[in-house]
Amino acid sequence: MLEGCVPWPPELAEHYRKAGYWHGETFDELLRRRARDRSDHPAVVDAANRITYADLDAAAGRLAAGLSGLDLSPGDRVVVQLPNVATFLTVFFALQRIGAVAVLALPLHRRNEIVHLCRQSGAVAYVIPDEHARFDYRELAAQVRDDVPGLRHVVVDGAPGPFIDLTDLYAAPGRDHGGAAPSDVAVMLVSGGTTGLPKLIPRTHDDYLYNIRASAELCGLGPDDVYLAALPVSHNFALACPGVLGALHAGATALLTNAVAPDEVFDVIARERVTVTALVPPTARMWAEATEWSGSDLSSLRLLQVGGARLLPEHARLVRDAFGPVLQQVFGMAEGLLNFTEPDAPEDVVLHTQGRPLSPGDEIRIVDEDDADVSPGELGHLLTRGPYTLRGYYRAPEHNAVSFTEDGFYRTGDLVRMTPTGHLVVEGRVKEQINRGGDKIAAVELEEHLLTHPAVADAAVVAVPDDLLGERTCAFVIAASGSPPIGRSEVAVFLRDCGVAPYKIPDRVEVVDAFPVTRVGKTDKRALAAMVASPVAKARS
Ligand code: OOB
Repeated sequence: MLEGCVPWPPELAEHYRKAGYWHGETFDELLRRRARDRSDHPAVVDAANRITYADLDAAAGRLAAGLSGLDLSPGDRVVVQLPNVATFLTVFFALQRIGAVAVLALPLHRRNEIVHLCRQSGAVAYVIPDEHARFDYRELAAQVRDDVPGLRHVVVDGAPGPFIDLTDLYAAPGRDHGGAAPSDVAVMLVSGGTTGLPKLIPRTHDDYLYNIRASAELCGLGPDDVYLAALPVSHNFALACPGVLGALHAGATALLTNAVAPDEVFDVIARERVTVTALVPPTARMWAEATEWSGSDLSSLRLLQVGGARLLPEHARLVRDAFGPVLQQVFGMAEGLLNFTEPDAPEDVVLHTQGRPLSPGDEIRIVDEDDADVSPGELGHLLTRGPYTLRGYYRAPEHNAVSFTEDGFYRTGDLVRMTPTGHLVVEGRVKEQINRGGDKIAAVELEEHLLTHPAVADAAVVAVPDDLLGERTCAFVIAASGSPPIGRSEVAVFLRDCGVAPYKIPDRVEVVDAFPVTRVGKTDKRALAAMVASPVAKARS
């Protein structure tokens, strides 16, 4: 494995192979196989393209040749920040052909996150669109390049400006690119983060392909399915659970869109006869409500996955009533472990649980503060280990020491209980993270930025309940002595100037004289959250 990664212990790796979880295949081999047996079937469709398996394979080959011409070698990291376009998959598979590692940034990441991802991964190249959602990624890339000297190339899908035009890289194939071994890292995903900045999650061909295969199998994906990615494909859910990669594994069609509004997406679903898609809870509710007025024919949809944040039972009921018995709850994480309600699960399970671990190889522990197992059915901290769960973040030994037990269980930071049927119910979390409708925000990251503002003496960022998004972000600040209190718009401008992703900008800013403290003298974030959640505070705001 790449230096800076934590491999599975050899005996466990051997067990995962023997048990048939790890097949010893690479992403490149998968695509070549599909290009042979599904050559003329549509593999990838977006607003402007309809690409067959044979064409995807050929395009990946040509692009791999062009990228090798830039001196990209096996093991090199490339930050990919593309929206939901067919090119995402061409770039992904071109990198796989070389044996390079795709580091997947979200489209909403900005200078602060991208500089960090480039530095942390040691990236040699960065792939962007020219513009997307009224944002010019070339301007972002110019800033990133100034900050990261090791970044040799910026490649642009679209008008390249001062950078390399992606289309110029489609050279003729012919060179041996090296490629990867199944135990090599294929992808690095970005963690939601609980500390300063997001951590990188290395996923090997063996483990990520198992993640994809097992998810596709559980969801019954077959060659006639059409999977719609309406969530960002650079996120694990829409990429690999089973996601667009699961669709390609199954020889089905992966459809990519950047639209989420029902009036646009419903037409796409009806036209393309979409069978499976994945949503976060707020979007699922919006879609459910829209079925009341929409005339689109959504009858092709046989599986509607909802995950990324807690879906309340009443909202699950709303979605199920609107779409029929197609709802599936998914509780997953970029770090690995996935839980699904089975497509044939009883209604009660679908409405009230977040699903059961995907693999018989998933080891689950639910423990108390002292890492002792709680009694069956009791609430506790979820720890997990298994054939597709990471053993350590990339180049993060100090963080790994606290995020994993000595025997390699990942501390998810989620509080769960297990039902007698083995399904998990997510009741809360201990990690200092805000889950804003599926978007994850590390409180500490924002606090560190806020503390650099001259008018801020101290900062504490908490989640406050929200009817639509589940949670929103509230920043409490104590003004520096002599400074006037800082308002929300000033905070927003400041954080934007810091290069922070827009979804991380606090929804609310409260200036207080002092923070309440716990008995051990730490800032009492629960008390802070209660201050804004109370009726008095609501009436004032
Ligand atoms: C998915 O992945 P991440 O890495 O963005 O976030 C993981 C965290 C979990 O640890 C948990 O705190 C929360 O998101 N979460 C849920 C949930 N699904 C994720 N909390 C409550 N209920 C759920 N259903 O979010 C992700 C990755 C793959 C598939 C689905 C979601």
